[in-house]
Amino acid sequence: MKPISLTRYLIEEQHAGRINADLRLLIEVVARACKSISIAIGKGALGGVLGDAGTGNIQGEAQKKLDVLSNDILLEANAWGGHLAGLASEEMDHSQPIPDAARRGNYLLLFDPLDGSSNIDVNISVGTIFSVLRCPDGVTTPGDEHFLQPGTTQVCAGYTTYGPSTMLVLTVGHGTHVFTLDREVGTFMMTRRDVQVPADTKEFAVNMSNQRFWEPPMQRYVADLLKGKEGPRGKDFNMRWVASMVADVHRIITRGGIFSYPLDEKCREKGGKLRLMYEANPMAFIIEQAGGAASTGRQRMLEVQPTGLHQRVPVFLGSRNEVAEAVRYHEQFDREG
Ligand code: P6P
Repeated sequence: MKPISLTRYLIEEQHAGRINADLRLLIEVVARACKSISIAIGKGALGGVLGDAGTGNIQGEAQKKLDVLSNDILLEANAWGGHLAGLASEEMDHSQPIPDAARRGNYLLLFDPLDGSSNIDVNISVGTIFSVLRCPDGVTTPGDEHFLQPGTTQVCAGYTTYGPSTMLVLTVGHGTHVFTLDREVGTFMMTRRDVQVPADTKEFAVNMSNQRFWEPPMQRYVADLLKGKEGPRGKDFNMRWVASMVADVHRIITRGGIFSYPLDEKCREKGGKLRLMYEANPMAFIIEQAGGAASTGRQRMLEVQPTGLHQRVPVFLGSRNEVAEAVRYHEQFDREG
């Protein structure tokens, strides 16, 4: 059967009463922006977009030219998209309300415009991550505080991975679905409906170079993985680490696994490495809608009450039984030391 387009999927969701026209059109605007980002990335060295921008962001990270370009593409696409009350980005210190003249909607859009951008210059997959919240009733000019909603309040989450093919993975709360960009036509076509992440796995993703900085439960958890079938887990494990969250999560969406960026001594003061609002929460929503699980190691990710727009958290997400196992190590440590 011929795959259906993203537009048709969204119309069907609207006709089923699961989304409204504003959210449908917002998703279309974001998808169109991701197509533009894909084209810019695809030019590589020929597009004059590689390398550092010579600027930094609130995260204290040097910005790549494509970080800035991707952020600008998403800002321009949404400034007059007509469906937003405000937006927030990893690349911007504070959120930005949409001016009245731009016919605001009642949604809040958060995004990491180009996650994993340190991989750009070595031609490894990167991605865009986005999350959609409702603007609180009666708020006409939303500020940072209005974005601080737990992940369970998301109405939509998605990521686009810019790899050998450009793929958009999306949930509006009724399953997780995969769309592949048909470059000849310029349309995202559904290539997987209702993804189901296997409950168990033999593959883990973590940056092992941080091992000496991890908390004891994380050290014990990974040490037991590495013992393989002779150890308490009774099976051998494989490891992958792309250092691009979107690429690692997409592998898990595709074949299962567990992804972790735990607390370590280097990022403990900040609460973790990855950002809650526009990395961990959207990925958690996508993974849970695909039958997986997402946790801080001690709490369901989607139930974390945010305290800051750029707040960081420890992340464990993927195959639900493996995430539960990692959480068990942390709970046991908290009980018994
Ligand atoms: P490390 C990319 O910078 C990122 O935010 C995620 O995409 C990725 O999973 C992680 O950081 C990689 O971190 O410490 O391995 O470079």
